[in-house]
Amino acid sequence: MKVAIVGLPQSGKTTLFKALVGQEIPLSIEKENIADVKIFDPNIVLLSSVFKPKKTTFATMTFVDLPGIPSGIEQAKRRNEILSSIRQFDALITVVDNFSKDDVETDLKIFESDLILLDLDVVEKRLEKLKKEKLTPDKALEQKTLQKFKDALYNEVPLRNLDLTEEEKLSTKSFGLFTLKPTLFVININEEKIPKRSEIKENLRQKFNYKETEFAVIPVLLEEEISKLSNEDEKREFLNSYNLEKEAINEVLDLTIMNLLHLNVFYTVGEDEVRAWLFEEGLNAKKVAGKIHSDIERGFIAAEVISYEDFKSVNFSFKEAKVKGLLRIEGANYIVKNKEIVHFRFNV
Ligand SMILES: Nc1nc2c(ncn2[C@@H]2O[C@H](COP(=O)(O)OP(=O)(O)O)[C@@H](O)[C@H]2O)c(=O)[nH]1
Ligand SMILES: [Mg+2]
Repeated sequence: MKVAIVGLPQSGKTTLFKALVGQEIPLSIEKENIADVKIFDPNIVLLSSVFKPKKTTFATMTFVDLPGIPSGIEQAKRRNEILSSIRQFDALITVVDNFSKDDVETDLKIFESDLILLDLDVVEKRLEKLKKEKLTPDKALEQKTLQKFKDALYNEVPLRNLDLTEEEKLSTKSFGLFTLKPTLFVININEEKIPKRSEIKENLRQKFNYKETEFAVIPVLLEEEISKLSNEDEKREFLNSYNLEKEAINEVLDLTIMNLLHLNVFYTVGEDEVRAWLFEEGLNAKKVAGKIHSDIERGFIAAEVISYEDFKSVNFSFKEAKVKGLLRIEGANYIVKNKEIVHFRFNV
C-alpha cells in the first residue's frame, strides 16, 4: 500500500516527508520522493528487549512526496503528469499551510474543490461514453454509480463521504478518483499555535464532517527538527520546551495506518527475529499467514495466538501463558485481532 503526500506548493509537503523519514536522504525538487517509513511501535521495542533476537523489524509504509501541483494552463502537461500519478495511491495526506497564514479553511477548500472538479471531469466523460454503449449489467451498475458520483460532486461533496456497496466501489475502482481516497489533512502550524492544536482540530472536524477523513494539527518544521535528534534525552528536552507531550508525527502514522487504510498489526517473536506485520482489518488467520509467506498460507495448519496485553501480563512467558490458558490455538477462519502475537503451524 502507498500513501501520497499532496497539497498546494509551499505547504510543507517535503518537510513532512522528511519528518516521517527521520533521516537524511537525497531529495529531489522536480521529481517525487519515495521512502518506506518505519512505523514506530513501543510493543516491538519491549518484545525485542525480552527476546533479544538477532534482528528486530518494524512494519513499514510507503510514503511518496509529490511535487507541488502547478495551476494555470501553461503548465497543463506537468499538472496532468503529477495528477495521474496520484491515481494509483491508496490514501492521501493533504498538507495545508497554517504556519504562514492564520486562515486554514480557504486553502483546504481550494485544494479539495480542485480535486472535486477533476473527479467530475472524469465522471462526466465516462458517462458520455457509456451513453453510446450497449449496457451490460456491469456497465449499467457503473452508470448508476457514476450518476450518484456526479450528483455528489455537483454538491461539492467528496466521494469518500458516500455510502457505497462493495459492488459500487469495484465498478468504479479503475478510475482512481481523488476524492474517493481516504484523506488525512495535516494542518501545518507554527509553534505559536501549539496550545491551540485541539481547538483547531475540533473546529475543522465540525466544518468538514466527512467520512474517511481525518485531521492532524502538526508543527511540521519542528517535527522535522525533532526527527533528526537521535539522543532520547535531547528529544525529550526539545519536546518539553515546546509544550509537546510526544512527537506529533506518530499521530500522522497512526491515523494513516488505522483510520485511513484500516490496517492492523500482528507480531512474530523468536530468537531470530521480532517483527511487526501489517494486515487488512478483518482478515482470517490463513490469509494473515500469507503476509509472511505464501507457503505458510498454502500449508496452514493452525495459529497459536495470544494478545499482546495477555502476553505482557505473564511477563512474556509462553510457558506461563499456556498454564493460564491464555495461549489459544485457532483455525484458518479465525479473524486475527489487532496487536496479537501469532505463531503459525504449517506443512508444505
Ligand atoms: N515557519 C515554518 N516554515 C515552514 C513550515 N513547514 C514548512 N516550512 C517552510 O516552507 C517552505 C516550503 O516547505 P516545503 O516542505 O518545501 O513545501 P512543499 O512545496 O509543500 O514541499 C520551506 O522553506 C520550509 O522550511 C513550518 O511549519 N513553519
Ligand atoms: Mg516539495
